[in-house]
Amino acid sequence: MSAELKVSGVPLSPYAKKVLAVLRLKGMQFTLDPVTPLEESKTPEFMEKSPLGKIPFIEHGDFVTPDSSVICDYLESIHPESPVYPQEPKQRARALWFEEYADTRLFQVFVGGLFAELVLKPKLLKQDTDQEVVRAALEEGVPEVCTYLEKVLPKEGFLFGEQIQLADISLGGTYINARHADFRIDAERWPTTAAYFDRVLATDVMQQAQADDAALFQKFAA
Ligand SMILES: N[C@@H](CCC(=O)N[C@@H](CS)C(=O)NCC(=O)O)C(=O)O
Repeated sequence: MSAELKVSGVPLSPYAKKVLAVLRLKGMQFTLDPVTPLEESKTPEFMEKSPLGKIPFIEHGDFVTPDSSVICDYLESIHPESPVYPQEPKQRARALWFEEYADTRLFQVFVGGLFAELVLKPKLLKQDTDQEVVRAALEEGVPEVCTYLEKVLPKEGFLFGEQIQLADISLGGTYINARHADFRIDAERWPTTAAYFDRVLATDVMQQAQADDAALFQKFAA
């Protein structure tokens, strides 16, 4: 029997969403410990498993690793069926670039600028919204990222064909969080980008990610 695979990280995190979606796409068994990255969670045991103090991290038997990108690469290596990266070297490099772009700039705009300020801080952490951060995200960040994405996203299917892969999941995960802040991409201004994200969010794994978030919001509201 193979070792149990445990994911630690609250599914609301776009980085946790990447790992959960890859596990589900691959049909792999796992358990989830929905630990938050709040300061009180960062026990010595947590810090030993994730030295940067971040979620997600995984434990697979006695193997432990943090970082969504590292985790997804590990999952692909141990379970190559239902691949989440393209094989061809240039396409693979392109896929890693989109994952990186989602994890950095898109996260900054959609998650740091919109979700954190308009949902996480006021509704969950009872902190004030920084309106200047929101303004900069909407007036500067969103036009910048959507104008870039409009040029590079496909008009049909997903980034690397008909199957959703990690690059699509990474982009889509950040957008799910922005939607929690009632943000929608302007389909008249960026039609290819808006339609692409609609296709990504309609897939089973991304529907599941949205269901995870809905369950969490319901729990917070209770
Ligand atoms: N590069 C990391 C980033 C993970 C990350 O930043 N996670 C956030 C939650 S969305 C976190 O744990 N933040 C807590 C902190 O920075 O203290 C990954 O891909 O897993």
